[in-house]
Amino acid sequence: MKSTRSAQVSKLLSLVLRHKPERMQLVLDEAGWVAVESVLQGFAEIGIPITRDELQVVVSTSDKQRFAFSEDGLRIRASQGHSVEIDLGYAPANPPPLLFHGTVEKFLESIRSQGLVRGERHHVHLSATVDTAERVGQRRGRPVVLQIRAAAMATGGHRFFLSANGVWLTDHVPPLYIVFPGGAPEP
Ligand code: HQG
Repeated sequence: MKSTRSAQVSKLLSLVLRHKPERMQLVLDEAGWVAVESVLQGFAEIGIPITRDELQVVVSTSDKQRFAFSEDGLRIRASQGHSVEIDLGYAPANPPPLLFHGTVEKFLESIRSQGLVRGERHHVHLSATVDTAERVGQRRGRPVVLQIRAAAMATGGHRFFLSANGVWLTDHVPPLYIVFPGGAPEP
């Protein structure tokens, strides 16, 4: 179980590195990176001073490895999940035959008609395992796991990206490629 303090730091990092950098007067570059020094300063300015070591521990113990340091250790960014306009620069990757998406019952009707849409985020997020998809769905209630025929999508011209922390990203999943629970398996 995470300490309250590191959970608080992690939440704030998600907020400023994905959604509202201006809360700490940060400016992300076009790939989402920002100087570690500026982040430490940002935390100090909102009254939660943290050290570089503490930041390193939060990043390395983040349950989903949400954040990454640049190779030289001078910059930091979120690995996915942004709503601000940035280009993470991940190269397109070939997905496995099936990927998974965890959601909840109340969204199913809309998903059946529109497919999976990215909403506020840059991409639709897909998981490599049923377990992960269940955990994602659980954030909203009793999880429902959809199977995504990812290889068929790729063949159909849809592009996939694999984030640094193992999340599969794509623009939109049309209903055609979604296997709903209880639905007939597709060839
Ligand atoms: C649903 C967390 C109605 C979708 C997780 C989901 C993940 C639709 C919600 C990451 C729909 C969007 C992303 C449609 C999709 N009609 N509802 N057509 N298409 N939805 O949070 O995938 O903690 O933006 O099923 O672990 O739940 O942030 O996406 O329920 O990796 O690091 O609309 O966020 O990671 O919700 O989660 P989200 P998500 P972090």
